[in-house]
Amino acid sequence: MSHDIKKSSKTDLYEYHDYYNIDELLSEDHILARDAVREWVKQEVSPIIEDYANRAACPVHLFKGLAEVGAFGPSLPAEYGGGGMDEIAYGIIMQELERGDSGIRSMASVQGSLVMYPIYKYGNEEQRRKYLPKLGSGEFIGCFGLTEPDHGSNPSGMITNIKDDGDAYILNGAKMWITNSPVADIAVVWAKDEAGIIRGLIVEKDMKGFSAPEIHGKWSLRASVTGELVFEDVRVPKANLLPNVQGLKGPLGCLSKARYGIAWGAVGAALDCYDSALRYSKEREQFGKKLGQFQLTQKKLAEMITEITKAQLLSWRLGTLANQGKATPAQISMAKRNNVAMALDVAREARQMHGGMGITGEYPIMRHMANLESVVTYEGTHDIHLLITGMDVTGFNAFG
Ligand code: TGC
Ligand code: FAD
Repeated sequence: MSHDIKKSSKTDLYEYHDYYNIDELLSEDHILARDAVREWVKQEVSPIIEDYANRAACPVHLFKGLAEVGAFGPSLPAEYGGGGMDEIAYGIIMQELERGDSGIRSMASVQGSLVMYPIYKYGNEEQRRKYLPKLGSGEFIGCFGLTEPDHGSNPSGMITNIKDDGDAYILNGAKMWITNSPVADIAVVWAKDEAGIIRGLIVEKDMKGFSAPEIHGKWSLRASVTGELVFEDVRVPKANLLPNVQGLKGPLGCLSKARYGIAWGAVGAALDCYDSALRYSKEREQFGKKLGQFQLTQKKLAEMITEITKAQLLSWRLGTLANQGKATPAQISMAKRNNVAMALDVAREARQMHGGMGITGEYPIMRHMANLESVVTYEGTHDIHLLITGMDVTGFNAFG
């Protein structure tokens, strides 16, 4: 499918908001990485994103640029295609990407945290050398197959399976809602072996019996491509099995990494909505006054920046714990759940504050709001994360 990239002539006026001087807690490297990604988003994402979202098309050409700004695996070692930076750098890069669009952040989250990370963490040296440099440079696109049509929140019930067949496994089953699957060169797939143990495999797009049809009709994350993974007697060489993990903790470990990035990313979407609402309230007049002069508008803006600031601090503290290797999965769940819900509230409020203009593509609000409806669902729904916190504080498991 060819399409000339239609660049909008509109200038991206976004300004960062740092009410609690959190920049003082960052290093020079963090700020350099953050500013480079912010500039890249202004130059490469903002001018095209409305057009791609309108057409429900994925700007696949951005994979190379994402690689160049270091968005794939920022905290993975540089010798394996990562950025060699710390967890705060990773988070802050996700924040800037999602400021542009959650779908762009999704492209980076999946590639870095759900494909490169498991190959790095659970793969052998040969697998690392074969795949990671190509993924890190954007030459290869990857996807992550955990969710199935009948097993979303409860992946342990998965039925996708592998059977031993000499030097290969025979893979059967189907995965659903897979970000990037229709454009992916490889898929990290989770399947049960004959003993019922969950294993990870690297499936390549040309393997016979493997297809990845696109899911159409999404009203959310329209600039991100989503599809299925269908496996019909796919012969996957045993060399493609990730040898160093068994069980659900394999995929859940990747999710911890990605959920952490989303906790930061959602703040970016909220900041963009707040920034737009603040500017609009200083420009738009009704009843002979700027909207920002009305107390009700000020209440909305004051509450938005308060919630954004709390979320920024939560992310920063989580990043500090992650750098020390001390961030627990339950702490990550709390931040993902809180920050995405906060961003959704900010987007909805900002939408109202723009009046009729708020439903148009003239402003980024409606796109962020619709995107966040996916973000609040994927990587563990809002309620699943609540139950994870509930289990952590009580010791009682309320899932079953
Ligand atoms: P449970 O018995 O609790 O745990 C099984 C094993 O896993 C360990 N574990 C974790 N390890 C690392 N990180 C985590 N977050 C972990 N959570 C649990 C746990 O310690 C245990 O280890 P071991 O050694 O004892 O075996 O498992 P459960 O079956 O009871 O499930 C718990 C539950 C419901 C929380 C889990 O299934 C869950 O998180 N469900 C939500 C599913 C989900 O998030 N799916 C996301 C799919 S990928 C996606 O959405 C990508 S979107 C990407 C994009 O576009 O950006
Ligand atoms: P269900 O699990 O059926 O949940 C439906 C509702 O029931 C939810 O509100 C949920 O909170 C609630 N619920 C479920 N269990 C309980 C319980 N025990 N108690 C109370 N309430 C409960 N998956 C991948 O593997 N890879 C991807 O790349 C990927 N990308 C995605 C991209 C998009 C755009 C979307 C929308 C999803 C993506 N997913 C991906 C799947 C995503 O992770 C799942 O949609 C999510 O985990 C929820 O699963 P489900 O949709 O089957 O909902």
